[in-house]
Amino acid sequence: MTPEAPGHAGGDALHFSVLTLFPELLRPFTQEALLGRAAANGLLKFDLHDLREHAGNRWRKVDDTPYGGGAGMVIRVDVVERALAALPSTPDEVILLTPAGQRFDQRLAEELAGRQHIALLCGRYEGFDARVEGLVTREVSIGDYVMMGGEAAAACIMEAVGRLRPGVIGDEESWRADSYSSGLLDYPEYTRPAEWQGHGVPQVLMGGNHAAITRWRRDRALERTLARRPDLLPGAGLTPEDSSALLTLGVDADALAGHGAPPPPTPKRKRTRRPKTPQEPV
Ligand code: 6GU
Repeated sequence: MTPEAPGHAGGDALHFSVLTLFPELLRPFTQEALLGRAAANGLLKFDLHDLREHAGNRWRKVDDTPYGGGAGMVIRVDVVERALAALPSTPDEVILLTPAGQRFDQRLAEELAGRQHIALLCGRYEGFDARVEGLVTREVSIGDYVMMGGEAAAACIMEAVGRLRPGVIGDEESWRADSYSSGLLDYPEYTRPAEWQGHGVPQVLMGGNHAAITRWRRDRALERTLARRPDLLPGAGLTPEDSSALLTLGVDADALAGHGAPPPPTPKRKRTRRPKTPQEPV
């Protein structure tokens, strides 16, 4: 699909407003590559807002010490309120980016792709005054790890949500996406050279049997998902053919579906001891 038709452009763009202490961190992200092209074509709209513009004091200070004491600083709720009120239009979704939020996933990306205007509120170093909860529609985390700020999370959300809007990506990529949205991990792909450092390409892909290729790809996707993300299988909408393919891998698909999703595998790590302070030479 070609994104253009000048009369149409801009009318139903998905609008992202980012509120951050570091707007320049996100500038190139919204101007380059597919997101930049989508913005130029009027399919997406981005604006970046510096929270300091709404500090309300000439030192542009947006934070203060926490009531009750303790280390660190807390971003003021009145600053956030003024920054939101100054947006060019009222967002239909206001998301606070925090490691304490709801986990972002494809399902949430699909839900957000139906909005008109999404505000993304990024913290950095410090937290927000808890009362910002009354100003946001939800709190979102992009995974179980802690980053220094929400800007990278905002970038992830704009990527994952933006690409779901019609015309933002080409047909080819949307087709690939469907294979992820199917709930399974992607099958492996190959291109020339046919022989590389002793590694060939699976024979079935070199022939013209399209039914065989389709089945091979589905089987590899099942195999990969089983090995890497078995927790995805119960929700993947498996066909009877899939179930028999899984049986040959030693997995009873019906038993899988019957149980709750097991947690994603966590690589076991050895506890490492802090190295002892080197001995002073005597
Ligand atoms: Cl949204 N913010 C921060 N600081 N860390 C995170 C996160 C967000 N999501 C996962 N880790």
